[in-house]
Amino acid sequence: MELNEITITSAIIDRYYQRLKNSLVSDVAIVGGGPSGLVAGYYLSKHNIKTIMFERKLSIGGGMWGGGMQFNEIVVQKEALPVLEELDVRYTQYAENYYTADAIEAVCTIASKAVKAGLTIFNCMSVEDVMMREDKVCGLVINWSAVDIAKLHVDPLTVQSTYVIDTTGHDTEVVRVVVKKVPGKLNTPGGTIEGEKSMWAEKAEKLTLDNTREIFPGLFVAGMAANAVFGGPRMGPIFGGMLLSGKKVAEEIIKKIKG
Ligand code: 48F
Repeated sequence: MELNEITITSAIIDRYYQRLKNSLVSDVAIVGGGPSGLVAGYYLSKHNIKTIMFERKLSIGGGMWGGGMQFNEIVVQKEALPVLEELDVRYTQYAENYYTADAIEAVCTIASKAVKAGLTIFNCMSVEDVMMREDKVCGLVINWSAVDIAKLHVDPLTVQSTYVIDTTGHDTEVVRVVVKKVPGKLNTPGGTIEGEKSMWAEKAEKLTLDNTREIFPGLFVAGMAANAVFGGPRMGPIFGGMLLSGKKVAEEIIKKIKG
């Protein structure tokens, strides 16, 4: 059978264009494809909430691929096992309350489940700003990561979304933009980004869940971004808090949308 390069090119352009156009208006836009974002995307999509995700890098998975210091195994505590089970990620017990999973299997399986549940992922796209109406976040300003990296002077495009989730990890990039444009209005003690504290795994894992919430009208934080915004410590390569945070943010938004 003959293969024609122009048909191959045309197929890619048509299908991608269709997907992008279909994503211009969504219920939820997730920024960052690390573990918390992927889990949030899975649960939201599973509940038929139209959810899209932007990831700056070529690959989703964030800090989960490398386990701890590139030993590609992750540790998960007991409370988070139901999430691994729901997502079909295999695990084994290491000690009481300590379980481990293959980091590669975890990223691939969670991402696959999320996409098959309906999550649309755009990789190689960076979020550089938000869209606001009367002090409510209602969308994102996006550009190709390549434009960003090459520092080209190219204007971005915009997508509209009822809710945005910042799962950009330690850098809390979306919240940072909001603080810059509307100073002092965050739902934190000081109204601003409190800043991440040094390693304290046990405290951090608990706080990640408490800190997963709406930080500004229309904008939620989850995962490591939640701790960084609320001044919680970092936790290193234990991932239960990330998984549970992704689930929690999805549940909060599902409640808001479906009542
Ligand atoms: O850092 P990351 O894995 O976030 P997370 O879900 O998980 C944190 C853990 O990996 C680990 C930890 C231990 O549990 O603390 O660090 O909170 O993933 C964040 C993703 O967001 C992308 C970035 O490339 C990464 O894949 N990202 C960051 N800023 C942007 C972005 C942006 N402006 N636009 C698009 N993607």
